[in-house]
Amino acid sequence: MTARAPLRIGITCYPSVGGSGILASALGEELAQRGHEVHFIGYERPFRLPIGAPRLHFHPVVINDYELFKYPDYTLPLSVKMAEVSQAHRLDLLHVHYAVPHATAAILARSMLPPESRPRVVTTLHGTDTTLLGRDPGYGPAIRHALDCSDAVTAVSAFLKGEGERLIGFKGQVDVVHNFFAPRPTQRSLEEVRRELGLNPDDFLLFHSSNLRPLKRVDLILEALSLVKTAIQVKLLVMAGGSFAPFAEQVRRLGLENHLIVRENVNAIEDYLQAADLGVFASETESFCLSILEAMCFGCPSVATRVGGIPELVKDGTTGILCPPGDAHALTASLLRFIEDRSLRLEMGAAARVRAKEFFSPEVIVPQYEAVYYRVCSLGQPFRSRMGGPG
Ligand code: GMT
Repeated sequence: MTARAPLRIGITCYPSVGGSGILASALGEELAQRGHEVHFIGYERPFRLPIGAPRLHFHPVVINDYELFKYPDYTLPLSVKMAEVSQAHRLDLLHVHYAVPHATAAILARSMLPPESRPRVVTTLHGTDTTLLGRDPGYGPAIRHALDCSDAVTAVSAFLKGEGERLIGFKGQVDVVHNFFAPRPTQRSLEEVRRELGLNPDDFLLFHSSNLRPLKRVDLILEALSLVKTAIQVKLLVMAGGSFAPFAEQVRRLGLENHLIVRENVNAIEDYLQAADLGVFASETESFCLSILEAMCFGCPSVATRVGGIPELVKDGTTGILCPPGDAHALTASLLRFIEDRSLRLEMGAAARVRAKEFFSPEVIVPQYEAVYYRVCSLGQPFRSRMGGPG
């Protein structure tokens, strides 16, 4: 195979705790390790992005708080910064994660530049940019326009690709590129983490991580916990990407205080994942559910709802158990199957780890993004009138 010139890539994503930002940061890191020059552009440095890594740069967008605006605007300063960075660093492409408002800003940035400096635009749909905002008449047409103007559109699952067609009415090509996860080395031993969590040797640790938004149905998970807690020493660890306070009343009402451990906004998720026995996810919808994949990488199977892209990730009955959404009793029955049969947990956990490596590892997924990049970059002029790679 002929070696291809490394690319100069701009990436924009939401920097805080959230699947799309985690994925975009990990992708940037992987691309830089493969020799590409990567420039993150956004209002904050993505929280998992390492500092000082070669070929990995961050360009902050400064947002002014003008009194004349009732609502602060991010799209315009973002587009100006994208244009500036594209020109200064001769970017080949802008890869935006989560369409709103990143894709619109990228299209605007591109049109601000002279033809010879225009980067290609790749937009990745992640989830609620399509399933929630895509159906909103106040956003849908702008999203469709940005997708129509993108040089390539990718979606993190076949499900989401379908939703893009159905809800946004986007008729162009969408490449399905599933998410990947590359766990970092753990910083503490399993014993240390179990001690910090106050676990007894026989405790069975359920694991949930999300931003706790209503569609994650944490209320159902707590209800299921209240039904399984008498069976055995079961504890639930919630890695919360938001405040857990709204659930305090339900926890008290169900008497779950001694069965619940909450950690908010943790960076070293791997330390906790190594201690997890079983993931539990009750989302009403989910385009992929990166959290399930994160657990799979640690040999942890999941009980999850059969919604959205989850069946593309979890092989029902082999790497986890899928339940109908909105049904705490089905969730409870599936949890009990694992809790009562620890060999099932080990068997499915091992299968989950293998599946994660085989289909959702950086080695498998990053080349799929690179293929999209080289494809759009080979489309006509002026790309690579400046051939020769970063210099
Ligand atoms: O919904 C979230 O938890 C956050 C959101 C995001 O933008 O980070 O997640 C979406 O993108 C993730 C990464 O591709 C997917 O794993 C999540 O399934 C998706 N969320 C939804 O579809 C609800």
